[in-house]
Amino acid sequence: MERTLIIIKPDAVQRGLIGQIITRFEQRGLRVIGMKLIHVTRELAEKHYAVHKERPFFAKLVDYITSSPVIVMALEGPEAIKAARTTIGSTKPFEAAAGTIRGDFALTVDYNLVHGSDSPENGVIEVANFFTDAELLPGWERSTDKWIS
Ligand code: IDP
Ligand code: MG
Repeated sequence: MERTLIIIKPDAVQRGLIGQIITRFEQRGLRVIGMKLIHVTRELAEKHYAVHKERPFFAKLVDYITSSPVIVMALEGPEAIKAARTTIGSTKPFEAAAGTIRGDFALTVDYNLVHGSDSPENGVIEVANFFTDAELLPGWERSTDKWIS
């Protein structure tokens, strides 16, 4: 069982795409174990994107993710990391396959709608950066689980 942090980024919230994006992950079979609307602080943004600190786009990325509210979700499932990332599509939306979130709703890397963790280790770390234990329900039983995994 893997855990991934999904962020429905400011552009997606502003464009009214929250519902359609959540639907993609629900339909895939991933189980929601935490979800909330937050305004990401600069401190949290810089921690979350620390790996990109030396990249030329870092300042713009922090401005973008802190520019207006986001939905953060913690999802669980077998192979949740790869499953979520294939549902999200390539980082550069103009290259993303049709049928993916970025391939269907986005054009440029500056506004690519969604974040998904890139490894099982980072999934655990990122979920813990955004959620307290009390905000997560990892164990809940979903009646459809036996038909999904
Ligand atoms: P990912 O979100 O698909 O995992 P990463 O390479 O981890 O992509 O980059 C993190 C985020 O940084 C991207 O989702 C995008 O918002 C932003 N980003 C990445 N590359 C560029 C770039 O070349 N220009 C501007 N923003 C970028
Ligand atoms: Mg990444």
